[in-house]
Amino acid sequence: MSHSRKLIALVDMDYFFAQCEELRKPELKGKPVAVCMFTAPERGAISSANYVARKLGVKVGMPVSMAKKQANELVTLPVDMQYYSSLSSRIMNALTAKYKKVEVASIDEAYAEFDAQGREDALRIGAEIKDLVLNVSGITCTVGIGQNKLIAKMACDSIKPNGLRAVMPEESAGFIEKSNLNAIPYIGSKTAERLGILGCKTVDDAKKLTLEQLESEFGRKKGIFIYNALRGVDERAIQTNRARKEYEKFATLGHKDPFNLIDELSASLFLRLSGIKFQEIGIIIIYEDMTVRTKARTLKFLASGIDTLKAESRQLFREIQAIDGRKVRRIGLRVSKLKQTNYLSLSDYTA
Ligand code: TTP
Ligand code: MG
Ligand code: MG
Repeated sequence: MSHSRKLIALVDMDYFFAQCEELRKPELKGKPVAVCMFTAPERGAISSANYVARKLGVKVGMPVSMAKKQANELVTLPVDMQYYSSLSSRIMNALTAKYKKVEVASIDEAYAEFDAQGREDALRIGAEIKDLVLNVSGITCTVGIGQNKLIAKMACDSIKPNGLRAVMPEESAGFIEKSNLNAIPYIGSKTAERLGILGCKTVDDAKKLTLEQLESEFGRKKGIFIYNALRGVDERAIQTNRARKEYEKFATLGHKDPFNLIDELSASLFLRLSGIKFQEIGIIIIYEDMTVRTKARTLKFLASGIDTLKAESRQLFREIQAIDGRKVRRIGLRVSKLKQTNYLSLSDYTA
């Protein structure tokens, strides 16, 4: 008798912002297209590029001027967040309505938990998710399936765009072993480089490092995450939208200007929220000696804008630093008192 097992699907829209643009301007299909975060005319960075542009060497984060040199036919369009958010909400609403446990992880990705009898069943559900997204929005996505968030995400990344892949639990260890170190979420190229300095070029090499070695190199939290990830272990649970009380984002200051870092953190937190409103903004400052100060403010209104996020966070930072001017190591921003009107739960939908 076959028994069903809990699996997780990661659904990630293909070249999301650029694909949203193609959807409303069909004449763009087949051309290299990039959505850009402009700071001035012809100045700014690439936020999303379609696969035609990527083949020509256009990359996310690249300056617009450099991207135009890579692909002189490149069509560049400004970010229209309201439009992308409305398409995102439509997709997330449909997923949340159909599957019991869904975590909206960013503007263009969500985790969904489901039970499946085996690979065939898992792939059938994955295909159903892809159809659902396409039907409600016209957008293609890639679905990766695995026993936890980590494997699901890696399966998805490995089969982009418009792909579907299930890595069954018994295949996880082999799958991770064949992956490049920097394909493991949170390892990335910088961490892979540091592992390289420690003599680790492959997952197999890195598995020879002890937990203690990883912790002393990367800090406790990251060390544990890497140790587990190398073994396909990831215990992060699905956090349904409803259960979510706050969102936060941290980064290390390094040599950056703290206000620039606050602007960057605001931008990534804003993307993460994808339309969820908030009434409280907080800042967390971690000093070089690892002591922490936090300060939060309740707004008079429900906010959703990036400008509010930036301005309030900058102000909170100034207020803390006016009384405590010590050297800052890390900064975190947190929004809470959320109003999640965007995504309906299963019970809302059927009521
Ligand atoms: P991603 O899912 O990382 O990228 P993507 O959807 O453009 O492409 P892929 O097919 O590889 O999934 O990010 C989703 C959207 O978030 C992206 O369309 C634009 C935005 N974004 C930024 O604005 N800046 C960034 O650095 C990244 C990574 C994404
Ligand atoms: Mg995407
Ligand atoms: Mg994404």
